Amino acid sequence: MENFLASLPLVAKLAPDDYVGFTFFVGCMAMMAASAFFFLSMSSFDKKWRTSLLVSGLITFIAAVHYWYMRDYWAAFEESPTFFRYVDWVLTVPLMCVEFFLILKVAGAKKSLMWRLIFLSVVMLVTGYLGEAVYRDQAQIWGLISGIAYFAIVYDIWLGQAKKLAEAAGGAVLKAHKTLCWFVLVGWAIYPIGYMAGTPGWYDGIFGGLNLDVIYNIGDAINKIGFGLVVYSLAVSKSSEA
Ligand SMILES: *C/C=C(C)/C=C/C=C(C)/C=C/C1=C(C)CCCC1(C)C
Repeated sequence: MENFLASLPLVAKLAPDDYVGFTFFVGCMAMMAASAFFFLSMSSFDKKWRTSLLVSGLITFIAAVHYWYMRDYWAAFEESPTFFRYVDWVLTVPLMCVEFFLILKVAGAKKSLMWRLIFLSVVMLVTGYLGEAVYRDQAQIWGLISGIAYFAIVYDIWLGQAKKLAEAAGGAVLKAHKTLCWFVLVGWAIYPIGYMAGTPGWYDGIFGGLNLDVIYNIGDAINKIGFGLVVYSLAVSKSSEA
């Protein structure tokens, strides 16, 4: 037994043509680098912006830790690390909702807006997990419920209360809010494509040939690092104003 354990490799091998594994690896590095960038930049900003940058760093840092595990899991089993994926999302997506609240606080955003967005994002992710991991033969219906929660978020930030607050704030805050809104409308729309690529449904013929993990990994890199950079730019432009 001891000999057998000693003979096991400590690190799973990553095949040179394993492009899925490659995106996990690069994703992990990118998240680590982005976290270092956001955390280290905090001290150069006014106190008011430090919390926003801290949250940006936490989002990429939590993702980096999950990518570390997902990278290993993929290399060992060549299987989608669905559980780690959704644990990551259920922690980081609510934090992205917190970012919306933090930048709109200057315009008087209330906590109720933050909690509503968080609630909708949790509904979106839990129903997505049920369709992807638990009730796969009903993936279409769970995906639809998840999509409704997603559109409720899109509505709130594009046309609802969050939009009104952003307009009241004006200037750089309004601009940052608009950019984040585009990330949610276009960047977050990458995820349902990954879901349709990885679950059975009417969409098999359209997305069936794509790899779910590659799509999710691209989505994460764009959205998590992109969100943080929008907040960073807002802090830069607000700090040079004063
Ligand atoms: C950093 C991680 C992010 C921004 C993850 C976002 C995930 C989504 C917007 C997922 C959405 C889904 C649907 C709208 C329908 C199908 C199921 C999901 C969960 C993939």
